[in-house]
Amino acid sequence: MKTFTSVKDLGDLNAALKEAFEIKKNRFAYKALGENKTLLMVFFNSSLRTRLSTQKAAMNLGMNTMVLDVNQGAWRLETERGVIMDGDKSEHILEAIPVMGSYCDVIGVRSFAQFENKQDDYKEKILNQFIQLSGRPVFSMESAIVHPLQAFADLITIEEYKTKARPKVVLSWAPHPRVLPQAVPNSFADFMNEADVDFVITHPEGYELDPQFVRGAPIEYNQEKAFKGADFIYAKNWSACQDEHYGQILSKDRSWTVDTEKMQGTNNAFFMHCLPVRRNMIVTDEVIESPQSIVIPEAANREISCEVVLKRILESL
Ligand code: AN0
Ligand code: CP
Repeated sequence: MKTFTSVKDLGDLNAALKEAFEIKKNRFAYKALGENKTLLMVFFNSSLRTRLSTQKAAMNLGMNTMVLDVNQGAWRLETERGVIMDGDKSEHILEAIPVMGSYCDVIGVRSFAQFENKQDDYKEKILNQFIQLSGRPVFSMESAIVHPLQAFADLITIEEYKTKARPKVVLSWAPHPRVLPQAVPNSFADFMNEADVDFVITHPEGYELDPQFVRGAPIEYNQEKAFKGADFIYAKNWSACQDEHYGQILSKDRSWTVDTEKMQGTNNAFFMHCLPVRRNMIVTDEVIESPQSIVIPEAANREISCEVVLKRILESL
């Protein structure tokens, strides 16, 4: 594997899941694979889970890790070619990327959507420059429009907790005070559409996600109806994606907050969220603290999803 941005990069999904469960049973089984190999993690944005779980996965595989927080202690980077660099940015990404590539064997990149230009975001302009210019395998640690390590961990978690062969999984929009990317719901849909689940998306009108990720999945604008018979509720906020409202907040309607009453309309569903989560905006204290909440094991599976990806990358070096 040379890049990891989408479910397609994993090939046979059942084989990838099998590998994940094998690794989970003995996460140090491939310790020799990463010897003298260095992972560089580049963060343009904050992180708790991705930062820790990716380092842990790399250490399980015997790799060395280096972390660069671009906005803390590095030179400010210009990302547009052709700019006269007379402002506050001291270095161009066109030099910075090949330099970073010269010190490592594998690169993980976190660079969120910038919401300045939808086309730039949806072309994954920053991530693709790393792929093209670093000379190294590159994986997304949440880039402009995808967060595949999260979605893979979510699928592993659903496999672990499901009580029927084909569970009903509902992706539900929920309110949030700030503009958030579409990366998490995009990748969740990307994975659920390939998994053996009955997948439904619910959100207020205007929050339609990009068709390349929704594909044929049904959209139900009535949250209560969508929740009926659900085995998993996956809550997440995202900002509007459609061209004319790209990156806007169209609603902060707290009637979409996931609460106990709504969960009672499901098939005793498990509650999932990628975290970080704003309590009593996205989900009530009661639901996230309930026995049906699996947000912590879900986060723990980030180590496993990342270890599968890094293992496959190391095998391809
Ligand atoms: C980010 C997002 O919504 O994409 C990261 C989630 C993993 N969340 C925030 O910025 C709060
Ligand atoms: N879920 C997730 O990616 O969390 P962080 O933003 O803390 O890495």
